[in-house]
Amino acid sequence: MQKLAECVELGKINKTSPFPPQMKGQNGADELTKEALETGLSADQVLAALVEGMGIIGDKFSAGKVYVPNMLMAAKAMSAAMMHLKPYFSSGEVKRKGIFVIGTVFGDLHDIGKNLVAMTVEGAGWEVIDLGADVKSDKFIETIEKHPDCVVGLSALLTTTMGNMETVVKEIKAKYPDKAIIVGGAPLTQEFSDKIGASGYSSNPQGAVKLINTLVE
Ligand code: B1M
Repeated sequence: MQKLAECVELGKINKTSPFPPQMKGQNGADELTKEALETGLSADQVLAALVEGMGIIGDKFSAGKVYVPNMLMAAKAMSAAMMHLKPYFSSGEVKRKGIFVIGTVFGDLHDIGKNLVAMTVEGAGWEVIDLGADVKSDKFIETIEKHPDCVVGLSALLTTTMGNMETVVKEIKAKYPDKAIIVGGAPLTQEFSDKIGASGYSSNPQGAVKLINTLVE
């Protein structure tokens, strides 16, 4: 698992990827994830290693030891690994508890955490409409118009885009005052969620599932 965390940290996507040069020809996050799952490790154990690698590269970025391209390569390695995890998280048996519309708010390109939430909610029996990253209020509103009973999920990873999240909540609520909107993302808190008038906050995908199930009961 340490090797897998290292692949994410260093941005080693797969065996054929040339970056980083010191790992040329070695297996990357893609192959190691597949192997780990085949040898019986749980999806949660594998995910923990991936998140550990992300945490390390994030800390190095904070310390000025690596740059944006390094974070980008780490994200690519993690996304390659997540392709193998998807079936484990999104294999819900009972389909269609309702529709969950999720997106990362405008100005914010971080989508890995949002993707994990989407997969987990799907696995818990919801139909998920994933609007992607950098999503403006209009797009959410347009989707709500088509699916009036949906629950909305907003993600933000930057302190600077938390304000945009507030805008999205306000603009949705202006048209749909009772719309259930849950929020999450590393810099958020329950206090912030309360302040912007969201229906609920969760720091993790499992909590998001519990929240949306409660909101539609
Ligand atoms: Co960026 N980045 N980044 N980055 N990046 C962070 C977030 C940062 C903390 C790094 C650091 O400084 N240590 C920092 C933010 C600082 C701050 O605002 N406080 C930062 C910065 C500064 C930036 C740029 C501004 C850098 C620059 O250009 N100078 C820039 C901004 C671009 C933009 O968005 N406009 C930028 C760019 C990028 C990349 C594009 C290179 C890349 C993202 C690629 C992608 O996502 N496709 C990237 C990455 C990879 C990171 C780090 C390293 C990893 C993020 C991640 O994927 N984590 C990150 C540092 C870190 O997190 N350690 C960092 C793993 C993921 C599983 O966790 O996303 O937290 P997370 O999701 C969790 C929970 O938060 C929760 O569940 C998930 C699973 O547990 N959750 C929800 C998330 N959404 C939820 C929604 C819910 C419920 C729970 O309900 C709806």
